[in-house]
Amino acid sequence: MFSIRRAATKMGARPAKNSLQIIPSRNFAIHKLKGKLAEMIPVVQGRLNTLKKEHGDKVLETVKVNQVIGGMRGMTGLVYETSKLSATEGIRYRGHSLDEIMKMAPSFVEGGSPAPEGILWLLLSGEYPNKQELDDVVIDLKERSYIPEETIELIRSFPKNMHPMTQFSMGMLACQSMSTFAQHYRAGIAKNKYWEAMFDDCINVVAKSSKVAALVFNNIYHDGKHLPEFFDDKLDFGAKYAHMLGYDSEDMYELMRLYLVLHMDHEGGNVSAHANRLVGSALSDPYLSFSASLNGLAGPLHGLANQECLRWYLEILDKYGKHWNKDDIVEHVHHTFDSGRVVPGYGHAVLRKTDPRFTHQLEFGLTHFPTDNLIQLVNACYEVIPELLPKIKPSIANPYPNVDACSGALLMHFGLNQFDYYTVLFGVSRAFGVMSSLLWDRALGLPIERPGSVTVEGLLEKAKNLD
Ligand code: AMX
Repeated sequence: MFSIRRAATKMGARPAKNSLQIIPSRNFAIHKLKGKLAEMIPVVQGRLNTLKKEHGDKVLETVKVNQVIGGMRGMTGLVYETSKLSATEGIRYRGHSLDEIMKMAPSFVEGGSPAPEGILWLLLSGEYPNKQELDDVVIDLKERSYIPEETIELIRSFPKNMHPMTQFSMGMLACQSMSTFAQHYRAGIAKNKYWEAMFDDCINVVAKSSKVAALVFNNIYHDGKHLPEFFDDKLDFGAKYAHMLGYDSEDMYELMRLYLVLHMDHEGGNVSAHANRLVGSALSDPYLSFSASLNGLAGPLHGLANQECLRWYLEILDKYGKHWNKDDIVEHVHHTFDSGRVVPGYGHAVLRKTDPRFTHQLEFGLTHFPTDNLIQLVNACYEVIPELLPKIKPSIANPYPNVDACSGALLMHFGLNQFDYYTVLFGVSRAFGVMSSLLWDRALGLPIERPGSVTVEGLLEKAKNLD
């Protein structure tokens, strides 16, 4: 199996000019993963072709007017291979529930958080890697994490008051000059080779994301001066990211691995996954797609909710002190509604039960630091809010906590209190999911997205004629 890539001294390093050629994958595990994909892809392509030929004109479901107004809400409109969300059970990565992944996925600490590198392998191939494969992916991601000097300088030039997500998105975009897919597309690569040309980009985006994110952290909070050693060969992806942010306890390494795994993927219709896929469908390379994905994640109703959520808990602590009680929580929820705001961390567009991503984070907090006041507050809110919300707002479809309701409290415990930065952590995690799915989009030859649209007047006319 060969990967198509420019000859380069180091994977992910800036390639020499005019050196397009096919060279073998250097790392055995990545070579094996690519070989596995090369076997899987024709099988899934075959199924897709059968679908198109034999069932392409069948009506799958009817579409309600409200779904059109609601931004295609709940409509089955995308093929997405890496994960699927159940309204009652939460996300499944390649058919594996988070509960199962917590038990079965390979980890670096026995019985501890799953290894993010192992879940990348799972999302791409549908299988867990063995020990050797996992160790090799850890090394491979390190080797691919090179960031050009001019990108480092660019990030250091960003004003400190520019939001971390803006800096992160721009930093990833600045790495786009390294896209192997863009180079090969310009050179006239055949359509059936797109996925191979994109493979390195997808893995490289994941590998570089934590380093760009750490540079942003350093630029904003440490004046660009105190970035810990980039390369620490002993550390895996999650531990190294924590290390680059300046956190070096084993518990923080475990939290980072857990955080990365839980936030990776949430099927195709959420804003960040869909933005990534939409932009990629124009054959924009993975750097362009990922930056678009981050811009969507930066919205307060999506990934920014985690920082909003922590702010909301801190309002309670500010108002009532550390001896708050459940009545204080009820009062603060009412106050939130009275001031025309939503209660952050609660509700979901698809989920109708407690998000298992919340449950696993809360479990981590209650296991590792059960007496932490903020974790106790998160737990008490969980006991109070799901019953309270429907009483105040009967139309709320899901009064249960989502992924953002606990993460900030866990990070605060370790002293990571720069909460404007929290969505960047979410973005680094999302790279694993959206890059895996983008690779599959190109492998399946999915076309450019182009849904139809309608004016309000036009929709009204259509709707009247349906009666
Ligand atoms: N607090 C107060 N009101 C809420 C609410 C909450 N947490 N969640 C929903 N509602 C309101 C909606 O604003 C809507 O009110 P309206 O009819 O007056 O406009 C009504 O309840 C019905 O909304 P819904 O169908 O239950 O939710 P939705 O699918 O339209 O929106 C979401 C989903 C997540 C945007 C919404 O629940 C929300 O704003 N939650 C708080 C923000 C949050 O936690 N976002 C993170 C989501 C997860 C993620 O992507 N990271």
